[in-house]
Amino acid sequence: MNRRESLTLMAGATAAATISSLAIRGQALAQAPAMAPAAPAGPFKLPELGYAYEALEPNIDAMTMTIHHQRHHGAFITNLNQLVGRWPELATMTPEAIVSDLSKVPEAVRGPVRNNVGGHWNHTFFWDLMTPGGAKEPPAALKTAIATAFNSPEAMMEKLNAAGLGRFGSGWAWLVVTKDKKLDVVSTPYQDTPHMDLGARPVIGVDVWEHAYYLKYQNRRGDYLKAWWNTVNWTKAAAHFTKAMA
Ligand code: MN3
Repeated sequence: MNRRESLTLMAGATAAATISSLAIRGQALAQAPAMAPAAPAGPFKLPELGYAYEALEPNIDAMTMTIHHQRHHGAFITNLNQLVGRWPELATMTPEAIVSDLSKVPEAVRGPVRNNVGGHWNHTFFWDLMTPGGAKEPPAALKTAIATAFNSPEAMMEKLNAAGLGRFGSGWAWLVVTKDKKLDVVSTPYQDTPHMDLGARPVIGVDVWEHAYYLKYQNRRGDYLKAWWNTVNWTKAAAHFTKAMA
């Protein structure tokens, strides 16, 4: 066997190992729904992703997406359906109306409503903002606005990554339209949304809780943030921008 043949053989063995490891992961994923808590009865439902759990590979791995969606977002849904028993109006208002004015929420349930409606709103926004094979840069109107505010899309992305890296513990980093209709980069703790304390409207948002990236990136939050931009649905971001500016 010459060197070239031996290298070809090795490449084949590596490919076979990759396929068998994918098969094992596929099996684990197929079992995941059975391990997830049963869907609770109630008005709140876990929204479907618009794509498969593995669709954002290699930027976000399928196991992270599965657990993040089914268990983490699923837990907010379970909690909200339980909270309806303590505050029935919860079921009659939109999540956006609630996060936009928490003073309407009775003090007795305001803490859990803030966390769970916030978590539900944030994750719904996050899933919807990602797509496989999206455009690589913002559409014209948003691109121009970003360039005016930050000099370039790249400079905005760096600033947002820094906000995500600088968020101590758990939270989110955002590109928002502020109360006075200016683009800005902010971060929020826990499951707070930009509406709550800032009165801002999100254009782009990224989850920097460890559960969003730890299986693949471990402590390397910066690497996750850089890769995450490959998943951004710029068409959706532009629609959020237009709505927030109206
Ligand atoms: Mn999360």
